This record gives sequence, structure tokens and C-alpha cells, in this order.
Amino acid sequence: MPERRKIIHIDMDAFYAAVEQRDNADLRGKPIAVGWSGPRSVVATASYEARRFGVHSALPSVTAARKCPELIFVPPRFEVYRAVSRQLRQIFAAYTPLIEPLSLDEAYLDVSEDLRGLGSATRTAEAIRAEIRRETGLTASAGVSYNKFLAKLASDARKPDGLFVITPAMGPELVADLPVGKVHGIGPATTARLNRLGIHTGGDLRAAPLALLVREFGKAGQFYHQIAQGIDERPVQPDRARKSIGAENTFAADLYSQDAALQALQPILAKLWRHCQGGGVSGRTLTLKVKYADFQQITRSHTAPRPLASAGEMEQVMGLLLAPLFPSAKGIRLLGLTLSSLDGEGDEAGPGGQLELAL
Ligand code: DCP
Ligand code: MG
Repeated sequence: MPERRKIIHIDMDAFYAAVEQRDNADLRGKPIAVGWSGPRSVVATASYEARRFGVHSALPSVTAARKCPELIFVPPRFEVYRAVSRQLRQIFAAYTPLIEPLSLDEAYLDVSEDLRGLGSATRTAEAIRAEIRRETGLTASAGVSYNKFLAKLASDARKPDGLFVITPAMGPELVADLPVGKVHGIGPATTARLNRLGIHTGGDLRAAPLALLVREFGKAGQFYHQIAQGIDERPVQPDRARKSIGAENTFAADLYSQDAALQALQPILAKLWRHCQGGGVSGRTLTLKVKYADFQQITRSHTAPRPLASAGEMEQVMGLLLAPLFPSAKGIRLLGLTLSSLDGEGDEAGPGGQLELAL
């Protein structure tokens, strides 16, 4: 039995929207959506005032405006969000070197070692939340637990501006009641497949034979089996320079035609491009990942002489990678795109792409 870890998951509340309301008093207390209002746009995030109307991330802007006629659309300011994100990382670093950022507003911290002598992980989380509020004028929610999966679940439990602790005694019972779709990493397609097998909750998942899960889901099945018991041995991966960024989607129904695949890749490409813009990152290598209905997985890559400078350039490369895979006898269940050979953020990383962390 490995030593028990203490993990904090920090997640900012309505991040982009909170930053906009902080910087513009006219927007405070009002329903706002960060994003453009155009017909092809989606909401990046919504203020809590707007969420009451059912406005949320990824909702088409047109739908959002219909649900909430008073909704104010605010264009994103990624440089400002990045600057806040850097402030956050600096705050975290004062508490532990073991920081794993998940996005601009989210990170896991391993605080098994009480480096600041604060007495407990819960007190450490409270100290971090207070410092974030003081330094940035924004609120964060925190989850505290003995692994990453439960810490992330906990940070969501008391949002906004909340803290929740899941102790080892609480873990298994909490997981048993959890709908499987709420497990981080189990998306809508996997949820539907689990449901078809009669697995709806963590409890059902726990009762399912490991052999069945592995047969149905491969390596992921093993992970689900562990998670169902509240076990998650994944360590916090300290702040490495990112070597790639990627996005992928599993489809509810398998895809057979090139047209369908191209269409299904559009939102994935859009997401990847948004991540590039959000992170100030560009890259030269685009990799297409295809998982077929029988779980066979292939990748196809192309490296351009210069960084891909627009969504359009990326789309061209994507089309070149996709075309030779058709016609295809097998259905496609998942498509993904990854960008690597990165510029920008990764520059400090040196030859191996790994940033050496002074401990
Ligand atoms: N984001 C985005 N598109 C999405 C999801 C998120 O552009 N589909 C951006 C906007 C969010 C930020 O990432 O502000 C952080 O995402 P979160 O999922 O943490 O959402 P919020 O911080 O906005 O709200 P919450 O209080 O639920 O964490
Ligand atoms: Mg957040």
C-alpha cells in the first residue's frame, strides 16, 4: 500500500466571466457570457447570474441569447486570463513544488509534505484560497482529498467560493452514489455504453467484473475498476513544459464516410485552435488520431517547415492526413488532433522538452 497522498484541486469560479466582472464594474451582478454573439459562436463561460438561465460553456451563443434575453456578451481577453494564471501558479509555488496545471484556471497540488507547517491539507487549501482572493480579487473553489479524482470531485461540490474535503472514510460511499458520467474522463459516449451494460453509478461500476470492463474498454476499463473503489494512484505530474496540446472526441454513433469525419473534426479543430490562442502557443506537427469501432488505434502526422499560423492552415494539414484513410470498412469511434513541435510556452524547456524543476 503506497503512502497516502494529500491532494488539493483548485478551480477558479466562472473564470473568464469573473475576470471581466472584476475589471468592469458595469458587468457586476449581471448575466454575462464571455464570447461572441455571432451565429457560429459558442459561450466560453457564463457568470453565475447567467447560469441561472441555463447559460453555460459551449452553448451556442444564439441559444444563450434566447434563454437569457438580458445576456451581455463580452469578448474574451486571453492575455489577461493568462496573466492571472501566472499569478495563480506563483501562489501555488509558495506552498508546494508539486503543481500540475490542467488549464489556465485549474491545478492539482500535492501537499502530502506540509512544507509551510500549516497543519493540514485543508488549512493549506484555505490559505491558498485566501491568498488568491487577496492577490487577484477573484474567488477559487478547492477540493481536498487523498487522490486526484476525488480532489477534483470535491472542488466542484461547494462551488462557487467553496471548499470541500473528501476523507478516506467518505470516499467509497461517495463514489458508489456517483453517476458514472460525473467521473472525470468518462464522457457522454462512454457513459451511454456503460448504461447499456446496466452500469449507471459508481456502485454498479464497482460490482462489474474487471474482465468485462477490460473487454469493453481496454486499458481504460482497468482505470474505471479502480476509480469505482475510490482508488486513483496517478501522481501529480509537476509543472513540465508542455510538449503537445490535443483535443479529441468520442462519437455516440460510429462514422463511416470522409465527409462525416471531416465534419466531426471541425469542433475538435476549433477547440485545439482556441487552446493555441489561449496559451499563446503554436506548433509545426499536427497528428491525427483515429480509434476504430474495434478499438484499433492509428495516428498520422505531418510536420510543416513553419508553425501552423491559422486555423485554416491546420485544417488543410488535417484534410491531407485524413484523405488516405478512406474508404474505410471499419467505423470510427474517436477522432483526435494533437499539435506538437511547439513554440512559445515550450521555449524554456531545453532540448528534451522537459523543464528541470529545482526541488
Ligand atoms: N472554457 C472555454 N470553453 C469551455 C469550457 C471552458 O473556453 N467549453 C474556458 C472559460 C472558463 C475557463 O475555461 O472560464 C475555465 O473552465 P471551467 O470549466 O473551470 O469553468 P469556469 O471557471 O468558467 O466555471 P466554474 O465555476 O464552473 O469552474
Ligand atoms: Mg473554473
